[in-house]
Amino acid sequence: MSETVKLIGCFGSTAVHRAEVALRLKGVPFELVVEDLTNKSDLLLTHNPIYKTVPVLLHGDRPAVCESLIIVEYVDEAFDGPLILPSDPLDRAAARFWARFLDDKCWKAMWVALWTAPGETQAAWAREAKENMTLLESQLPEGKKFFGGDAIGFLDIAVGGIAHLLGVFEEIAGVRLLAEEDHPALCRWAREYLSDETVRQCVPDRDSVMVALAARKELYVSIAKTMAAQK
Ligand SMILES: N[C@@H](CCC(=O)N[C@@H](CS)C(=O)NCC(=O)O)C(=O)O
Repeated sequence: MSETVKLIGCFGSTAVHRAEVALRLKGVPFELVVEDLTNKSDLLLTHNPIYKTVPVLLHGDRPAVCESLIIVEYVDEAFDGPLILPSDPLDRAAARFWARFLDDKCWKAMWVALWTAPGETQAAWAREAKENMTLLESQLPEGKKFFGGDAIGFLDIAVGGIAHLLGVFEEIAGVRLLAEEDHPALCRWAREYLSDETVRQCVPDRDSVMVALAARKELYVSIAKTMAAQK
């Protein structure tokens, strides 16, 4: 009998989305345990005592796997199905590099640009966010739909949040970062990604996400202040 797989997640998270897409691409049946992040459960605190964040993957009675991109790699290696990471070692290294760039630099600049009051500082972060998006966009292979080529791969999954949540954040914040005129290839990629059948199952209804995320606006502003101070 196959071992059960549980994903501890929450609603409207780019990180949880990554884990969910990886599991669905591999065709792994799993139970999504929805966490209330304002009142973290013993299940979450026991299995991710260091970061106390979602997603967390529980595979049978093995130790938990934490951190979204590490979960994607684990799912790729632990289960049969289409390869998520590139098969060539150099391509794998590049995909990991750009995924890290996305989390360390791209999301940081986007986040601070979104949630900082208008002014020179905000404009500088927005410029940096757009420059980073240009660098990311340059990684899309010529004539291919996805970062992974003809099929969704590791970097597509990593970048997925830009496709399905950035627009919601932009609407709540009243700030435009990703626009067709500046980043046509990234916008085209986002449309392709969101029209994929597997991805569609991992993208919640936009209106519900909008309501849930709008309620967290103050939290986002305070996270952005901390992030900006870390520069
Ligand atoms: N680097 C982590 C980030 C995970 C993360 O920040 N998750 C958020 C939800 S999107 C969370 O659990 N926040 C709760 C908290 O920070 O207390 C990953 O990629 O898994």
